[in-house]
Parts: sequence; structure tokens; C-alpha cells
Amino acid sequence: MKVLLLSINIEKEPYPVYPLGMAMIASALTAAGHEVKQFDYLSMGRLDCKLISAVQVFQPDVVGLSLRNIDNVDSFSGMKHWSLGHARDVVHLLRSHTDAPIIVGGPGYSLMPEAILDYLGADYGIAGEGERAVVELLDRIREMRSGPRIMREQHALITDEICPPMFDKNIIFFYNQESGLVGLQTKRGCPHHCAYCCYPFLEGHVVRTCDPEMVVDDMARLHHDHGIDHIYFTDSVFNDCHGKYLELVLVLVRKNLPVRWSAFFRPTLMSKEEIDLLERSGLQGLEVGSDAGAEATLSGLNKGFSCLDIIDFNEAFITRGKSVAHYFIIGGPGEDEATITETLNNLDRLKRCVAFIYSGIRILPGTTLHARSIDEGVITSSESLLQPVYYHSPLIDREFMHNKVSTALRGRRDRFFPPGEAMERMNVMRRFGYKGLVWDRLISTEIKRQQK
Ligand code: B12
Repeated sequence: MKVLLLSINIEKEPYPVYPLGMAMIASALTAAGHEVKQFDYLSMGRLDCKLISAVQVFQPDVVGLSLRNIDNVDSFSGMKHWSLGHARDVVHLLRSHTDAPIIVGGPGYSLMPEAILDYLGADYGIAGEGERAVVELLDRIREMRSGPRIMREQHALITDEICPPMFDKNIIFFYNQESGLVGLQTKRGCPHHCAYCCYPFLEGHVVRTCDPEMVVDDMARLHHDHGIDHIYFTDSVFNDCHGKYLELVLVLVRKNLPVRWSAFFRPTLMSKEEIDLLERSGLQGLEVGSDAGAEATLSGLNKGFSCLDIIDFNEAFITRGKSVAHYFIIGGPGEDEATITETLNNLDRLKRCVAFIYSGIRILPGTTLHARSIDEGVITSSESLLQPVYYHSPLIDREFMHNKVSTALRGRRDRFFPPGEAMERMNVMRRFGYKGLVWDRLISTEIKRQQK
């Protein structure tokens, strides 16, 4: 069958992100014998006329829509970045130019599959990992068999079933120009139980690692064929607790590619030897899901590590000259005046790094935070979460908390509250030609300011 895959993500913060999910689906469909065309709305200038023309020329039998984000999880700017309205317009547009059934997938979609499918008015949905399910669904459509509108894998894919992503030359050129980064996945699954997080139901709880040789071959291919020199590993947590990530790191050290990499880390203890290996393998930046800055709020989020772990982790990497960014959320479960004071003290103890500080936590169905929000009367059990709704601790006044944090961080160029300020600065820097993470450049600005 002829399948038009369409990534409708238009988010450019913190930088434009290559549509990796679409590339994985393109690969699985091609391997199953389908003819696939990938269309990336952002790199096509967000132009409806280009989409219409792609539909008219390609005449697809099926359209697959990849929905990465629904918002930006930032309570200060969430509605401005809400993308479901745009996605619905695109579905309407497609309907007026093709009779092909429309299938939706992607991490944003998978958060609320029923509600989003209804809202968009598409035909089918695939929640969670999509490679096997999309092939099965296309067989069903071709054979005109009936079945459920929404499919979800009953058995997580083994990593041998995951084909290398099919990168599109034109799309990759755009992202290399715009951000200088391309994502690659080295494993799926997250075994942790953070109170607010949806990762386990996007990728499952069981960690499944890809063959490290294949991942490094993909990196080499990206470098050789497309000139990519910075990879972002998109794993929920790169440093898995069983240390599987070290197998990949060893291959990276052995192959010694001229490619740097960055990833999400959990701030847990690593040995000096492990850090040496990471350094030698080309590690550039670490984004750390620290999330809370006080013992009580860390435990309210069920993080499983302490403030000291965060500080030690930071120290271990900044002393090697690595760039570290921490993500914090204030106003989570258990937040009160005392925990805010503790958080500000701990933020001060984190040297030579940036911190993005969000206020309130985006409530997502199926999380323990969702249940808690209902219990505490923050939302009702039937409340729609399609538009962003945030949990704020009832133990502290929001405005008081915001003022206290803003006042304490005033003048700092490495602490971003609200995080939108950093996004604006990074946008400007990118316009001046900066590439890669960009937040890493903000660290030196603050160090220079302190030296003055
Ligand atoms: C890595 C990551 C990042 C990195 C990306 C780095 C890079 N260069 O690629 C960074 C840190 C930059 C980032 C930024 C953001 N992110 Co992010 N990110 C992730 C993460 C952990 C992995 C995404 C990924 O690439 N996975 C690997 C690919 C292969 O998987 P996939 O896209 O899910 O695709 C699979 C399926 O979804 C499905 N599928 C995908 N498309 C399609 C299409 C069809 C037709 C079908 C059938 C199936 C299908 O099949 C694929 C293969 O199995 C997810 C959480 C998660 N665990 O999924 C959050 C996540 C996607 N991000 C999220 C958000 C909000 C953001 C930001 C808006 C945050 C911010 N405030 O800045 C920005 C937006 C960036 C942008 N420009 O779009 C949310 C989205 C949900 C929401 N609330 O909207 C998620 C789910 C995390 C969360 N907080 O809940 N992110």
C-alpha cells in the first residue's frame, strides 16, 4: 500500500527535533513491503499547500499522522504551545483532499488515545510503540477486516523487531541546519515509578536495549551520509540501573567516531571508571531529571534519589568540564514554604550548570499524580485533560512561591524561572548560528558574570 507519513510537530523549543518516531514507522512499513513517503510539516515551512500537493501527487492509500507533543508542560506558556487544535485542522484538510483512512500515533497521541482520536476525527489510533501494530493494521485495512479502532501492543517489541530508523535526506538536512542535532534511541522502557510520569506507559516498564553495534553503525551512517556530528540519545533514562548503557559506551570508545552525544540522565552514583568511559565515548551534555530540590518533594514525586545524589552527580561531571542541565518542578506534591527554602539552597549548591524551573506538574491520565489530584480536589475524575491542567501543591500559595523563587534567582543567567526565558534566549542564539544544545553556552555567560 502507499502510505503517506506526516509529522505535524511544529514546536521549535528548545530546538526543532527530528521526527524520529516517524522515521521508525517508515522503516517498519518499508520492511513490510509498503511504499512510504515521509512529510515533515515543520521542514516544509508549515505550508498546507505543500501537504495538499504531496497528497495529490502521491495519492496515498493510507495516511499516518505522528503526534509528538500536545503541549510543552509549562504552566506559564502551555496553551500557547498546545498543538491539538493544529492537528485537528490538518486532519480536516486531509479529509478534503483524500479518502484514505487516517491513522494516528506518537508519544503525544499515546497519552490519551481515545480522547485524542475523537477530538481529531481520525480513523484509527496506535498507542505506544508502533512498528508491529501499524503493519498489522495495514493488513487489516487492506483485507477489509474489522477490528478495534485503537491498537496497543500487548507484548513489548523485542529490540530485534525494531528496524534502524529510515532517515529522509531532505528532512535531515533541515534539522542539521536548524539545530545540528539528530535523535537516536538506544533502548526502550523505564522501570521507575515517578508520580507524574507517563514514560512507562509510552514505552513500558521493561528496559530493552538495542544492539550497541547497530546504534553506533547508525551514528556512523548519520555522520558519513549527512554530516551529523551531535546525537541526542532519546532514551527515557540513558543510565539504566543495570548498567546496560555501558555496553554502548564501550563500543563508542572502540569506534572513536567524530560524533558527540548527549542524553537524559538519572542522578545516581557512578564510579570514576564509568565516568572516564563516558567522557572518552564523546559525552557532551547531560540533561538531568532532578525534578525536585528538597527531600520531601523528591519523595512526593517518588524519585528514589536524594538531594545529595543530585549535587554529587553534578559535581562528578562538571569537574570533567561536561555541560549539565537540571530540570526542576516547583509546586509538586508536598511543596510548602520550607521545601521552597530548601530547594533554593540546593539550587545554590549546584555549581556551573543550568537549571530550568517549571511551576506545577502537567496532570496526565494513568499516573499516580492523576489519582492524587482527584483525591485532593484539584480536578474531578471526569475532567478532560486534553488541554493542559497542572497540579499545584495546596500547601503553598502559588504567587508567594513564584515571587520567592524569582527574587532569589534574580540576576542569575543560569537559572531559568519561568523556563520560557531560556527558550527565548536560545532561539535568539540559534538565529545567530549557534547549534547543538545551546543551553551549554549559557553556563559560561554566568561564570563570566560571576568573575566580573
Ligand atoms: C528525548 C525526548 C526529548 C528530547 C528530544 C531530543 C532529540 N533531539 O530528539 C528533548 C529534551 C529535546 C525534548 C524536548 C521536548 N519534549 Co520531549 N521527550 C523525549 C522522550 C523522552 C523521547 C522521545 C523520542 O524521541 N522517542 C523515540 C521515538 C522513536 O519514539 P516515539 O516518537 O514515541 O515513536 C514511537 C511511537 O510513538 C510510535 N509512533 C510515532 N509516530 C507515529 C506515527 C504513526 C502513524 C504510528 C502508527 C505510530 C507512531 O511508533 C514509534 C516507534 O515505536 C519523550 C518521552 C518518551 N519516553 O517517549 C518526551 C516527550 C515526547 N517530550 C515531551 C515534551 C512536552 C517536550 C517539550 C515540549 C518539552 C519542553 N518543555 O521543552 C520539548 C519539545 C521539543 C520539540 N521541538 O518538539 C512530552 C510530550 C507530551 C506532551 N505533554 O505534549 C513527552 C512525552 C515527555 C513528557 N514530558 O511527557 N524531548
